[in-house]
Amino acid sequence: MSSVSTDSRAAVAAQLAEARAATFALLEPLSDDELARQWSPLQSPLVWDLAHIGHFEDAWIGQRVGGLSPVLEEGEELYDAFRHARDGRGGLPLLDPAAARDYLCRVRNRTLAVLGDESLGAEGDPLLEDGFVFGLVLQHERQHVETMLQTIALAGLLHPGGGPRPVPGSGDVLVQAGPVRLGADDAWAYDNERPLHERELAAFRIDATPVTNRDWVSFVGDGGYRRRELWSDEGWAWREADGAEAPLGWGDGTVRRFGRDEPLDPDEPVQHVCFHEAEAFARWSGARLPTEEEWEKAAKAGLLRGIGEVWEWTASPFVGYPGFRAFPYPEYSEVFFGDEYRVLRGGSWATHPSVARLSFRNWDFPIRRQIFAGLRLARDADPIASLLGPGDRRAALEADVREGLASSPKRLPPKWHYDEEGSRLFGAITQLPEYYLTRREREILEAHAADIAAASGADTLVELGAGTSEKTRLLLDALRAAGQLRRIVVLDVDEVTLRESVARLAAEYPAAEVKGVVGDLERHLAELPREGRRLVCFLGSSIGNFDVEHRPRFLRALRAAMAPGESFLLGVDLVKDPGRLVAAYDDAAGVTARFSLNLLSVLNDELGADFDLSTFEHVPRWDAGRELMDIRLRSREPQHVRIPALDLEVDFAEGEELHTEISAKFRRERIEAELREAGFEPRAWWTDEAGDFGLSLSAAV
Ligand code: AVJ
Repeated sequence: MSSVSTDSRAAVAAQLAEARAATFALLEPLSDDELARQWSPLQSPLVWDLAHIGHFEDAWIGQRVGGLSPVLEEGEELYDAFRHARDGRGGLPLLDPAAARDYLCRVRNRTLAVLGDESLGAEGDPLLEDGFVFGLVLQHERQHVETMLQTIALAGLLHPGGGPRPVPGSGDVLVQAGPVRLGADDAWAYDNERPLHERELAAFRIDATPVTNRDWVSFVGDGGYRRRELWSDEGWAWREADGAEAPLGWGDGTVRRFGRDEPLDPDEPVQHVCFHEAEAFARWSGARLPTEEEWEKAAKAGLLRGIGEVWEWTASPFVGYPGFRAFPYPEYSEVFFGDEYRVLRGGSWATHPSVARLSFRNWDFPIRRQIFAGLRLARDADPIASLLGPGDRRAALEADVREGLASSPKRLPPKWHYDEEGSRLFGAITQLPEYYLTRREREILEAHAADIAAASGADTLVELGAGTSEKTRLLLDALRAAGQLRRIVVLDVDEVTLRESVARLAAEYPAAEVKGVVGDLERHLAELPREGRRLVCFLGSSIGNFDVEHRPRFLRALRAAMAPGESFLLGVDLVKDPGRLVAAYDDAAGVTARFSLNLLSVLNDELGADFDLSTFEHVPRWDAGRELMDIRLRSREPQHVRIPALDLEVDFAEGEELHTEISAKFRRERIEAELREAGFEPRAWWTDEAGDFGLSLSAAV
């Protein structure tokens, strides 16, 4: 501490005195018996915390820095926090309150002597740099004052106590995507706040104020504690075991506070809720908990009000920052790193300002309610995640066109039909009298959506291809009616279609979390969100676009992206009278022909090609051998086409056919065999009355 001036020594001594006065004042109103009792297995007897404050100070300053022997021989055995769990401390031969106070005074005298020793710190001990060890001891004592207040509140002892100040709710703020500097390098920051480092965060929204009692009353009134779908599995297990119906201490319009029932103030931040309750509340609100990084970014930007009224649960497990180094000992933070704790941020009304740094990380088990903890809500700014970079779609189109037009026969993958116009035309196809597929599938879903919801037990619906959202609604309604619906994920290649679909779904299913993934069915299945118990739907016989080689590859990739027990709902068009099949792809109004030709428009629009659509003809044929509709565009005349973006020129002979799409037709046995082959177990099979279309429900095994 050679760099520390006499003035800073005096300042440290003053802070130590102030902290000690606060500790003694806190316990002043309590009797010796109240101090000695173990009130709850969750909390130490108050007299243990008191003597532990002295033991910690002696261990770090008198012993570690001053090189002195312990003030209390049995201190290590009785008051080291790692020797005995909290629930066993009441049974130890603890010092009585008077002896504990005396112990603290004796320790303190030695601390002041060490602090005054001018020769200290000359050898550059990092513990002494900027007086770190004194900061450690000071913060430790301040933190125990809060812990003791928790004990006093939990025990229901009469005490002046305190509570959060009202912070009326006031909407949310948008935090733009970009970097945040996380952590601290202040001299007295804890190891778990270090190193100060930078992280990129996606844009998010966060409430300007914590959740209030008023909000929580609505949650309780809406059956929040009874609605299984709002809770995680772990959270529900806690709720069932605990029987909680409201935050700890709530009565009928009252809240129990330090031994008295007070009227509930609707504008006060809610407190005494555990992480599981916070998470269920967030889900009920159509929101989520912020991560600790999001919280810190918004807090450091000055966007949050009401910080320091209640600790705020975050979604983050307690882990070390990149480059973490335990200092001065692993027992402060490192031994607690892992999944079982959640981080709390901000500090409560009971937290001393010296501890309530914006970078300060508190942590506790997700079931703990005795802490003065509430929450603040966050939301994704953009529910759409794009797995296709801005240039990806274009690069894939270019590669497919280059390769397809160079092969013989010429071919193009059917997915490029679906630009905005193509999606619109396909929508029109589903309304055509000849195109029975969509109606038949809807008929099956109308009859069996409830069975599918029940059999799958799903809380998350994943839809592959957003175009079919119309029919998915039947499933979503069934899941919602069964109280199961929590999350909707839609995947589509086209961002425009996807955004519309996500916005509509979010409006129609406000209690569900809706996410969109811009991605390619053949490349991005593994990256689908994995939360929840999923029902993956691939409807409309879209699987018919894959040929016999690609189908198993697709099914295997899907299976690999799923967990055992999750469900897969597959719609398939069935083999039938060829006359009806051909009619479905060669309608009288010519919509399907326009849909087919639109593929050339996509090449014209996006690659600057000069296809003359009037020189091509839509040719749908039934291939009886392969049992598929084989759709081609036939050049009516010899011609030369330029595709400037690819620096490519292609010739078509008169009558030459460009393969644009296959639409395979299925039989139950064959598709079920393919599903089994890929690792699914078919569980149910339904068809419409006429037997035109099939719906298969299988489980990943
Ligand atoms: C969207 C692939 C299921 O194969 O019936 C309709 C596409 N093509 N008319 C189908 C389509 C021409 C459709 N799928």
